[in-house]
Amino acid sequence: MFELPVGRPAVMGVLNVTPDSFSDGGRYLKSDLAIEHALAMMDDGADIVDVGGESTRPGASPVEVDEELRRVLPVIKALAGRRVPVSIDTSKSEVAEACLSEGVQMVNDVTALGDPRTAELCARYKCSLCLMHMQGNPRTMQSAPHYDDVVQEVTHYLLQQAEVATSAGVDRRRIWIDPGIGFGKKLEHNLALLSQIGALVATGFPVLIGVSRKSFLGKLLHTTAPEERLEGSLAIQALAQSNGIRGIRTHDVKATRLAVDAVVTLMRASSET
Ligand code: HH2
Repeated sequence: MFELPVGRPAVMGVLNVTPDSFSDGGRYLKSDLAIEHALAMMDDGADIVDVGGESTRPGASPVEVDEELRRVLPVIKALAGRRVPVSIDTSKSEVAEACLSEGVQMVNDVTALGDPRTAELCARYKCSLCLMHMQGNPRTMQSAPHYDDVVQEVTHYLLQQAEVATSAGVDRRRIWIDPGIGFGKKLEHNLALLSQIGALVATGFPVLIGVSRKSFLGKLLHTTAPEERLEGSLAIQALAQSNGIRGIRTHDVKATRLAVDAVVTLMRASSET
């Protein structure tokens, strides 16, 4: 089981073993480069590495099970051998199962049990499970997202899926929830979810956010290149940290970890005065 750090959010380093991810696509397709990057992220202060073999960026095409496994398994095996805590970012139970049998500690499911067998696997392997909200699917999700009350709907959905997971035998203490920033959401929806993140924190489940380099930041900061969105990512992560989130998924581990530690110091100082 992956133990959450005490007193600060866990830093989850992103490792996309894909040709087409929106930020690091194509950079870590070779296993040795991927492993090297994972180890560098651990040195920079990551608590866990999130390995993905299928891009979920808007418009992305699905990948077959065999191809996803071909991409991620060598990396998963090498990291397991070096005792690096790993989460597998997949929506397919076949991929989750192969990685769990190699010892990964978490399944990061952006479809929140779109494949229901994933819950049974997480129960059997006693691993952590991150349930993320998405409206629609990556191919179409940004065409016309609609909500009457995005915070209420996302909270309700995640609680419902957490219930499905616990009914399948997953330990409640191992379930994380994630509002799915940028997944079937307009700018206003992302901002509502982030500014009212306390609603998700109040459920009692550890909340993970993934804002790193995402396109809504491009809209806020008037930048086109994902690499130019670091400052915006750090600012929003810091605010969410002060509101009680327990995990941050990031491409920029070193900067995120320094920012996290700075916020911890500030929050300690404010609780002592
Ligand atoms: N975002 C992405 C992928 N997986 N998982 C969780 N739990 N939360 C997120 O916000 C999240 C996620 C998208 O980012 P990235 O992996 O960098 O891009 P791509 O999907 O293009 O590979």
